[in-house]
Amino acid sequence: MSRLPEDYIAAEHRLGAHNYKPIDVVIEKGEGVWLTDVEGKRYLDCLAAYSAVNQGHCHPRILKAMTDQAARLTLTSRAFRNDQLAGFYEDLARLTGAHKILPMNSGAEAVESAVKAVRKWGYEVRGVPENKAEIIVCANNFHGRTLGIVGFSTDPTARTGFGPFAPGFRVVPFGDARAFEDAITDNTVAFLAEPIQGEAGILIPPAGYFATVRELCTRHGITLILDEIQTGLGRTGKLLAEEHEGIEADVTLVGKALSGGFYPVSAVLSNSEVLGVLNPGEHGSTFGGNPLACAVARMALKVLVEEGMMENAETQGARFRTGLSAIRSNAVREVRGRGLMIAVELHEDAGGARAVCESLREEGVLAKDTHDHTIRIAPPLVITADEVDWALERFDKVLTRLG
Ligand code: IF1
Repeated sequence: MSRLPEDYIAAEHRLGAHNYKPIDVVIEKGEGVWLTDVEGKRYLDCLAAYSAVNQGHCHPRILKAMTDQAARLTLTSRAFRNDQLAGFYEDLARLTGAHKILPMNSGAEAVESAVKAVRKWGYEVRGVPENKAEIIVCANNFHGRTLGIVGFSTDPTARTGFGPFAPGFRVVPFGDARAFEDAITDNTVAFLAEPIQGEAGILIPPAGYFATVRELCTRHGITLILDEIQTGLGRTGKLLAEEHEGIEADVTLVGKALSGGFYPVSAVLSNSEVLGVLNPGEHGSTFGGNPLACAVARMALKVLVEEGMMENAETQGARFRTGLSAIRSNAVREVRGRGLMIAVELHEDAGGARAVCESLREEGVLAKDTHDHTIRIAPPLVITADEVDWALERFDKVLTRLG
């Protein structure tokens, strides 16, 4: 151990912007679902970097793919071609059914790119008057932190002080198909939503909601954009959360676990009609589609499938949710989730989710609160039954202590 935890924290506080209030644990090593701090204490990770580490920390096969590629070629920019991009496209297309793909880096970049593409599609294919395109989004959405995206956020914390914002967005309640239909105009080009609202507290829509939305989008010639950056790539027990709804989006956004947590890699998955509106010079990014990102992502997808991580997420998610629901604590209002995307919502008088997460850290479990009273539980998808039971013992100890 090179420094004391408080030394790291003091340096971060002194020199870093205070745009986070982290749990005060200084991690130096990760392996599978386990994290070790600078004092050698071990923790079971129930956040997986907000579902970017679905494959488990430092997955050896992804690490090897990264180091091998990094020793060969990391970046050419897309002014030239590289030998990894075609394979990245083919693997993603084969796995997801996408017919046209735009490689980007962060999740927010994928969201912004999709907004640009569907607007242009609206003007050129749907005949919407220039600069009149409207996109319907949901209240309590979370799609990233760029100015364009926070412009259609309904969270004051995400918006205050950052205006003015771009027009062209209408907000409807999540889960209300009638409200969505009523918001449609002749200028509506897209509906953008998370299949399950993550940051809002793991909110699952009513059964049939997305089937109705899908039908309405088809009927009105509106592109359905599903943001699967957090729900996708096995998190809910399926490759994509849309599979639970029995629908297919026109545009699907993936990121986070697309690299297994090794590198920022995201992508817009769609078809020629939508992404075909992008012509040379109209969109791009320095690192988008770089060979290192592609090599890492190809292996991240490969291990996800070959090592049965989707199936494990379903099995261990059911075990985790059943165990949490069996905990006898008056503090718990609801346990909900799909696969290993789980939330424990506390009653408002239970003392707050942050305090529970601080207590969980003392017991060796790292979890993150969202919106005051909800604990988000999203371990890497490689978690075993024994590790779920180990975590459940600690959730039981902390939650029953609350009364
Ligand atoms: C933070 C939240 C989660 C996302 C969905 C797009 C993005 C995200 C559904 C943008 C990113 C991250 C961002 C990170 C914390 C985390 C988060 F708490 F902020 F809301 F997961 F719920 N769509 N979510 O969840 O992807 O640009 O970050 O790669 O901003 O603190 P990104």
